[in-house]
Formats: sequence, C-alpha cells, structure tokens
Amino acid sequence: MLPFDWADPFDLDSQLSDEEKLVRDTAEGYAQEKLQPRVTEAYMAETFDRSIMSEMGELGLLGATVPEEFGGAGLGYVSYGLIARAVERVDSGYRSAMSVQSSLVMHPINAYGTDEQRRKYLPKLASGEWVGCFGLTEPDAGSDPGSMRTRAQKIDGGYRISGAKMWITNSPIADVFVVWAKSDAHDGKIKGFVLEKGAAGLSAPKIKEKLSLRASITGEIVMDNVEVGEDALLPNVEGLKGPFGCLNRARYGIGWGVMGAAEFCYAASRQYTLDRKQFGKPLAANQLVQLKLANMATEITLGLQAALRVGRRMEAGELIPETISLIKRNNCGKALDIARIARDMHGGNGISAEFQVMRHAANLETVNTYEGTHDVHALIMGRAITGIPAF
Ligand code: TGC
Ligand code: FAD
Repeated sequence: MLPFDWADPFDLDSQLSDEEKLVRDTAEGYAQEKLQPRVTEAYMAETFDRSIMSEMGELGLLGATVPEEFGGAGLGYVSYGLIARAVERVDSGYRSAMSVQSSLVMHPINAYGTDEQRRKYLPKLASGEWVGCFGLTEPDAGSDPGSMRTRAQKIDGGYRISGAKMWITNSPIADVFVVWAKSDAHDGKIKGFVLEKGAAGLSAPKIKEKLSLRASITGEIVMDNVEVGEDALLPNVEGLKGPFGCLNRARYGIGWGVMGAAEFCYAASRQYTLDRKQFGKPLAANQLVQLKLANMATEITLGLQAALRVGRRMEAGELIPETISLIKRNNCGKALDIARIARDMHGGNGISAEFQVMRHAANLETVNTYEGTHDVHALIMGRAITGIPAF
C-alpha cells in the first residue's frame, strides 16, 4: 500500500514525459521567482509590467505550440497546459497575458496567415519583443460574436476597418492587433485582420477600475476608418470558425490554468488550518474543515486528469470542442468555488492581500466569464447532447 500524496493524489507527475517535466519546472521556477514577488503590488496598483512579456519570451513560454521554424517552442499541448497552470498558480492575469499572446495571436497568424505574415510577426511575438491582442468581443456582442458590427470595407489595395472592440486583454500595450470583422469583399463573412500599433485611426484606451484581474491590462480597440493593405488579411479562414479555432486552444489552456490557482488556494488553506488554533486545537482538526479540504483535493485531482486527457487527445489530432467546453466550464467553476471557500477558511485574514486567496477568487470571477461564460459552455455541450441549439 502506498501513502496518499495530498498534493498530487493521482500522481500526475508520473503521467508526464521528461520534456514536459522540464517545461513545468522552468515555468514553475520562473513564476515563483519572478512573478510571485511582484504580484501583490501590481494588483493593488492595477498595473501590468511590460517586461514580463520579454522575460516569458526569453524562456520560451510564449507560443509554446508554435513550430520552432517561426520562433515558437514546438511543444505539445500538455506542455502548454503545464505553463498555464504554473503561471496561474501566481495570478490569472499573468496567465491571461501569456495565453492571449500564444493561443489568440500567434496561433491564428500561424494557422491562417501567409508565410510572410508568419515570418514577420511570429518570432517577435515569441520573444516578447512585440505584444499582441485579440479583438472579438464588442460592446453589443459578447456571448454572441456573430452579431459583431465591426466592418471591413474593400478599398484600392486593401481594406478600411471601422468598429469598436471591448474588454480586450493586452490592447493598451499591444503592438499587434488580431481583429475580427465582417468583410464586404467576402459576402459579409467574418475575416481576421492583423493591425499594427500606430495605424491612423487606431487607438486602445485602458479600461480602469476593474475589481478583478487587476494585474492584467485590459482595454478597448477603437478603429475609426483604419486603412490597411491586402497583407493585413489572414487569408486562410472565413467565418466564426476562425476565432473559435483560436478559442479552442485558449479555453483548453484555461482548463489547466485555473487548476493552478485552485492548487494554490487548497495548499494555503491546508497550511493555514494546520497552523491556526481555535478552541484549543488546530482548525484542521475539525470535521467541517477536513470536508472542505477533501472536496478541494477531489475537484483539483479530477480537473487535472480531465485537462490531461483533453490535451493528450489534442496531441493525437482528436480536438473535440465540446470536451474543451467541458473542462473550461467545470474547472473554472470548481476553481472559483475553491477560492471562495479558501477565503472563508482564512477567516478575517482571508480578505487581506497578504494571504492572496481573495485575489484568486476575484480573478476567477473573470475567468469564469471570459472565453465563453460558464452557462454558454453548458449550452455548447447541451447542443451536442441534444442536437438542439438553445442559445
Ligand atoms: P455556430 O453556428 O455554433 O458556429 C459558427 C461556425 O463556427 C464553427 N464553430 C467552431 N469551429 C471551431 N471550433 C469551435 N469551437 C467552433 N464552434 C463553432 C461552426 O462549425 C460554424 O462553422 P461554419 O463553417 O458552419 O460557419 O455559431 P453561433 O453564433 O451559434 O455560436 C454560438 C456560441 C455560443 C457557441 C458561440 O458564439 C460562443 O462560443 N460564444 C462565446 C463567445 C466567446 O467565447 N468569446 C470569447 C472572446 S475572447 C476572450 O474572451 C479572450 S479572454 C483572454 C484572456 O485574457 O485569457
Ligand atoms: P453577455 O454575453 O452579455 O452575457 C451576460 C450574461 O448572460 C452571462 O451570464 C451569460 O452567461 C448570459 N447569457 C448570454 N447569452 C445567453 C443565452 N443564450 N442563454 C442563457 N444565458 C445567456 N474578449 C475578447 O475578444 N478578447 C479579449 O482579450 C478579452 N479579454 C477579456 C478580459 C476581461 C478582464 C474580461 C472581463 C473580458 C474579456 N473579454 C475578451 C470579453 C469576454 O469574452 C466576454 O465578457 C464574454 O464572452 C461574455 O460576454 P459579455 O460580457 O458581453 O456578456
């Protein structure tokens, strides 16, 4: 009989390759040494340190699955998930910056772009010299991106783009903007365009006073008759399957990432309740407290195994969007519950930034909403289960 490992009951470690363990250790080492010491101050001041992108780039943490030929690390999807988990153990906002750059900016340029676009953008995005953002959501089109109003009008030698995107991670510091617009040259179908900072009519004001994800920078993208050349068009995809192809990968990474945040909250709650005594004994000696810790361990263990399973299937070429909805929805919802309960288990200290659990809980409110809300992912699964779209 083997002993129970409270931190890894199903021995996830033994299911990883040597390369994956190396990636995990690199990401964990970076996150703990470089991100952890600055997160509280960044969160309180609502700032994102731009140099984080260059640091991640130097370690190969950006565009992990993009081929090495274009500056990526050429790794598998499990490695990408392990990076997300390590970074989000510190803060969901830092994972956001990484996953937008990797899945929502580098992936579409790699998958839908030309060789010239790949050569121009991917190496600089991989190194963190350039920061990218992804504009799909609009003020009046969130869960229903098909109702977007942004338009690309054909002009001589290119396109004129007008519209506004809302709630866009990284946009105020972005050099490269992947935006989705209905194109009149393509029968009004949705097409992707790559815009560059400095284009006339393009601005990206910061959204201030967020009460969640404060260590991540979020903004609008305002496009007032922005004129771009033919070479701004991502030619190899049309329709909503373009942005959804990117979201599949980002949502998958979130399935891993939120488990990192949950693991932090679980470990912190275990230690806190072992150390703190009330009624003459450790809080951890109470049945109610042990029940909460057992629930946390169960959900994290199952969530990680599910994420690993989806990752292995993606690596085998078996990408099934509804299975990604399953882990995005389940793992976000469970991580949010775990963080809220961890906050409660820390008593009054739980509301202090020093103990970090409330920051994770506040962040996970956003993560439960972006990339498709908890309920929208239930509807995506519901459609596949019944054959009836209920949106
Ligand atoms: P629907 O009819 O379902 O599909 C339209 C076309 O898209 C194809 N498709 C997919 N392709 C690839 N992967 C998927 N997961 C796909 N889902 C659908 C579909 O086959 C169809 O193709 P075609 O060729 O027939 O045209 O479209 P709908 O309008 O009915 O969609 C409904 C719904 C709810 C599924 C969808 O709109 C949805 O997922 N809404 C949620 C929106 C969302 O997730 N937004 C995310 C914005 S980005 C973001 O939040 C980044 S945060 C980043 C961070 O900081 O980490
Ligand atoms: P709505 O769609 O208006 O939904 C409001 C509520 O109604 C939700 O509870 C939802 O579940 C529910 N609802 C909607 N439709 C239905 C239905 N048919 N049936 C039942 N319930 C329904 N977007 C980007 O494009 N790029 C980014 O980088 C990005 N980063 C973000 C960063 C942050 C910090 C935040 C908060 C958001 C970000 N988003 C980004 C936007 C995000 O994807 C949207 O907020 C999300 O998709 C939900 O859209 P919405 O806010 O318009 O809510």
